[in-house]
Amino acid sequence: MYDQGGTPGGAITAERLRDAILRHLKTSQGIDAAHATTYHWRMALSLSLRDLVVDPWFASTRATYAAKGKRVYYLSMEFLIGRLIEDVAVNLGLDDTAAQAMKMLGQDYGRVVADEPDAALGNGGLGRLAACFMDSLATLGIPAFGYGIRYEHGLFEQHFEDGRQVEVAETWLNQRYAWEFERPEVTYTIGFGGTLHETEAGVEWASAETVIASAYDTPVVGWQAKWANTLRLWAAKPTKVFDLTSFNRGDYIGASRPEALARTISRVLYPDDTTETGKELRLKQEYFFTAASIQDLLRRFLSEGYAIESLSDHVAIQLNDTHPAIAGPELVRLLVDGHGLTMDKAISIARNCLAYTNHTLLPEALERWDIGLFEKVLPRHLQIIEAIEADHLAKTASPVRIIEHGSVKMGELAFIMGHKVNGVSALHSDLVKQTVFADLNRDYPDRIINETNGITPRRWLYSCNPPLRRLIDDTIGTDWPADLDKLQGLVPFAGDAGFQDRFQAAKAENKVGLANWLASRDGVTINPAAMFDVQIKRIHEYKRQLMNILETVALWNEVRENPSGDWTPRVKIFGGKAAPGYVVAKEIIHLINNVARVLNADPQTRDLLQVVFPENYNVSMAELLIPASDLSEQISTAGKEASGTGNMKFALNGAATIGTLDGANVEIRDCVGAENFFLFGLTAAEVVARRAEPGFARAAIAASPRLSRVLDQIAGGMFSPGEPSRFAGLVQRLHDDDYFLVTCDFDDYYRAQREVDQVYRDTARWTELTVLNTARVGWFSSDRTIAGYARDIWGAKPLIGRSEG
Ligand code: 26Q
Repeated sequence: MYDQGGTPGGAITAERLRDAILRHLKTSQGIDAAHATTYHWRMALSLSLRDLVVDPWFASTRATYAAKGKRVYYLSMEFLIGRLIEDVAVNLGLDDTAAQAMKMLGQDYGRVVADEPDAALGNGGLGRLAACFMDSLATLGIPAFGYGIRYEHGLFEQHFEDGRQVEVAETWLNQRYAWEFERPEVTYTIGFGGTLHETEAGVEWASAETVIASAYDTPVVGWQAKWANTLRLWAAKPTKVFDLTSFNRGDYIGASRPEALARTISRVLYPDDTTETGKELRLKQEYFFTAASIQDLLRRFLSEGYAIESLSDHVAIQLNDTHPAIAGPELVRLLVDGHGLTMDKAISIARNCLAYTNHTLLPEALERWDIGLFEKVLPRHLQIIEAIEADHLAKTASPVRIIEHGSVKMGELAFIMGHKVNGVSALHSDLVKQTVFADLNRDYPDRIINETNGITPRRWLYSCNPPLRRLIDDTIGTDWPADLDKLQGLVPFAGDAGFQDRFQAAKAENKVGLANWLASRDGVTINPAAMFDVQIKRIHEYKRQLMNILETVALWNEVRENPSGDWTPRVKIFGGKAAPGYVVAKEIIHLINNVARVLNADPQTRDLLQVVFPENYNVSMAELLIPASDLSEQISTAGKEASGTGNMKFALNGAATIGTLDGANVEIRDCVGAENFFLFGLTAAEVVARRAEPGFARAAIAASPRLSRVLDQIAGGMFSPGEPSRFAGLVQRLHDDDYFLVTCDFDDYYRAQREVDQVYRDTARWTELTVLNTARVGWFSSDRTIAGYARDIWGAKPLIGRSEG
């Protein structure tokens, strides 16, 4: 596949890479080495690495055509990729070589790597999952395309002003993106609005407005470069670039209006993690990228000369949540209006291709479109959805409709148009069956299955945690990155004093690294000898950052009362963004920052308890924080976190988890052992029962002097002296409307935290516990997840053997 020596990259020496970098500096960047900035070096390095991906990429494409098998198409509104230099270098087996080459050039490899802006084309878990899946598809050698949007602005940059979140537009494309190939020849015209006309041949849709979808391809190379797939992102461009008539009239702004309007569609990622839906531009974005992707895969299929009836033998389309659910009606439309199939036949073919992954049970996050808006933007699709609904009602005794109470329900549409529907953890998949899709589960009893999420161990251990990687290599050999169950080989070393010393040393090295980074970026000093207690994820009420900061204040109270007590020093670290319109989440950020200001200024306690909230949490920050963490906060209200994937990353990197029985926490605890997991809180069933008890929150507060005191302090303005009532509303809500049961779980959370303190002080026991976490979470590799999708949903076969892996 990659014939440049025995191992991939084997014949690529540091000298050769150095020469390639110098060549790119000159011929791609047009810059003399004497004047090159970090940016130029970074681009030259990236382009040199990209060159090495092209051969495996071409070879994979040729192998795919030759095999005449199935391709997987992963449709996702979000791909949260982060940086790529390390990722590509690692997969090419050139990580050390790249560092050496930069050194020969007098450049600091770390500085050059850190210069790359994160590709932040996602909000959080769902987008990062898509990126991990792309890595695993390439590693397993499954022919696949990722399809998404090339947003001009990714997730907003977060700043704090007086402790409040302020959003600033993100600008990753201000610099050239080194990894992509522009494909100006791959374009599709996407229509919106307009009118329908019945003709003899069928229905004709004359759209009112059109934009061009233009492709940009990024190769995604797998472990050891045995395979590479494509991430194809669509940019919106105008059909008519410039209105010369307006220009000649002197109307210069009007002249560029068509361009501005079209480009709006791929301008910005919606930062709405599960809040606020129903915006016309969002619907247009969804249709824009889905329609381009479906046209593109159909064109590829037809170019191979297959009969349209055999589509599902060659095409598997996975919908990452309902955001691309319009794929069903769009495919049916192309089959009926374009290929003359009957509606019945078209629906059945489309269903055999499509499958849908559900990522949330939160009712406010289930997409619905107002029928008037939907008809205005996609009139033909509304007709087809009516036909899909009629087909569903005719074939079942179902009470479920797709169109109801004046809206089009995308969850129901995706369910009915998919041959499989999956949840993302065992608990979540059960709840999908019992709650949101209970009726449809009765209509289609075998349709809902589970595929527990996973993470790529290449990024989330090998590349982000070199000290631990080296220790693992030395202990069990180097096969584990593509066969993560091999980590079980560490179990016998969990109690071994020599191994424990090295495991602790690796953690300590990462903690010092994080402390240095925080000092240099934010001027914040933290003590690497303290326990690093970390909660990083989107700010959301159900994730209960609020409970964490309440517990912090409660602990502070007790430390102040007994400053010479036997406390376990802690640094509480928070990271995460709130959706700009999510008022309560923003109040929680403000509170955390205000509490941090007071606690960190308390000379009596600050060496024992410190709170830091570095701004602008992103993938790259996660790569620094996770390997340096001792404790992972996974404290969502049971039943609300579909899976979580951060929880897996922490455990893999040797952090203990404090968590509820929610999402994949349940399965993580099963794997690592109950004795190696700090469990607390109500179960999903208990949550539902407790919420039904009138006055449950006031009762919980009344029963907890510790919690009452903290709430009184916050409501009384202890942390907001300039504006004592600042958090009165937030505290009031906990009394009257504590939907996420912060008050009910608080005492048990506090108890579990003190248990953490106790165990942490017993270094041998703590180390054993954390080693066993690393050793036993190999199952959470996204390679295992993708193998499950390939087997249970796609019927797709790997085109490389992993035996030599
Ligand atoms: C919907 C409509 C309009 C605008 C935005 C949205 C929107 C955008 C992003 C809705 C939801 C999301 C993201 C959801 C998400 O990240 N869910 C997480 O998915 C992970 C991967 O399966 C799980 O591990 C997490 O538990 C789940 O919260």
